[in-house]
Amino acid sequence: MCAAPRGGKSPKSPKSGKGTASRRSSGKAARELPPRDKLLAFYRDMLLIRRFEEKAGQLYGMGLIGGFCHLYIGQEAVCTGIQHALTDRDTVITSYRDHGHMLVCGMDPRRVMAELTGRATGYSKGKGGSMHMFAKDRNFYGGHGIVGAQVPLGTGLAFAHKYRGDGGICATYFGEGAANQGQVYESFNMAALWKLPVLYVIENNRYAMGTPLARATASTELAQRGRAFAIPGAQVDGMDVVAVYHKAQEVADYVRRGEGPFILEAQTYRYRGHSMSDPAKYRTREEVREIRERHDPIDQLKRLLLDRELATEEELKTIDREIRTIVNDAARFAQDSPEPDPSELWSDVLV
Ligand SMILES: Cc1ncc(C[n+]2csc(CCOP(=O)(O)OP(=O)(O)O)c2C)c(N)n1
Repeated sequence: MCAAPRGGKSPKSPKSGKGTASRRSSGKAARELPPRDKLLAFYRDMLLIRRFEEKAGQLYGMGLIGGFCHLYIGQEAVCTGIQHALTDRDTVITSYRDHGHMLVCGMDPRRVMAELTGRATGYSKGKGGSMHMFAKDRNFYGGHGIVGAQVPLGTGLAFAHKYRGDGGICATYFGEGAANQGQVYESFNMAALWKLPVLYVIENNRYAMGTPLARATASTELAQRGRAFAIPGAQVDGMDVVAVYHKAQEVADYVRRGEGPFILEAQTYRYRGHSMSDPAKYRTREEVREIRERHDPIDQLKRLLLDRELATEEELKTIDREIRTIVNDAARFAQDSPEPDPSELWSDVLV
């Protein structure tokens, strides 16, 4: 299911006659590729997320990361494709499955890893952990543990863009489970009414904890969830970074033009359990293996780069080595950093 977007109708879709995305949506073969540098940037970014999270998984296993830790492995193409379609004026907000979004926003891997391991050098001085990191200088607004809570907040960020007239849009990510939250629809209503520049990205990874989408809702056409508010929507193959990038360019442009919000459903898959403590017994190993082998976003891009002779094995290996160095350095930095001073218990506390 995740490999083939169904391309639902929308009440008021962005124009499909112009630009490149409409041609691309007719199939991979007809699609114009982004330039080689852009493809290599996708490769690098996705690989950084993958290796960083593999390392986080190891550190968790060693008892160096405490509390919750939700890995994004498998979903890398979504935030990577979207981020490359954004500008440096745009803001980003997401759920607790947030390490990928942070890294692709340009946050420092060292300080992200330090936060995961509860160190004073982390983004929240070691007091926030995996789900609670922010970087205003990178326009990243969290990291939210309450399911769906980031949706009204992202709508508020979009309101701020419009109020200030700064030309920015807010990419507001949430899961398909969160899409059943009441506050999501209150947000949709306001965003549509005030034509707020918000791109809602539903990362449909098929399971909300252990619950498959069809067991939680009678309405599985998530891209159509804005219909009652006249918000258009579309699906995209969230395992194909080029498809996500093209679609994101098209719909971000629509939002930026002041047409109002848009809902983009990215069909994706998480390889790991819901969080590190989930043995994922609600699905078969074969299901996971099949998707890893046939639809992995990094492997797909690698094959494309090699098949089209846009990169050599050696170049990709060099990138791999560079990424491993960055990740090992981040892990070392984190482990060498001190824990927060006990006096920090009394700082940053809202009374
Ligand atoms: C308001 C609220 N209800 C329940 C939870 C417990 N909970 C944490 S994650 C989750 C599933 C959310 O799934 P989805 O939105 O699809 O995101 P995913 O974890 O798949 O990325 C639930 C029910 C919570 N954190 N907040």
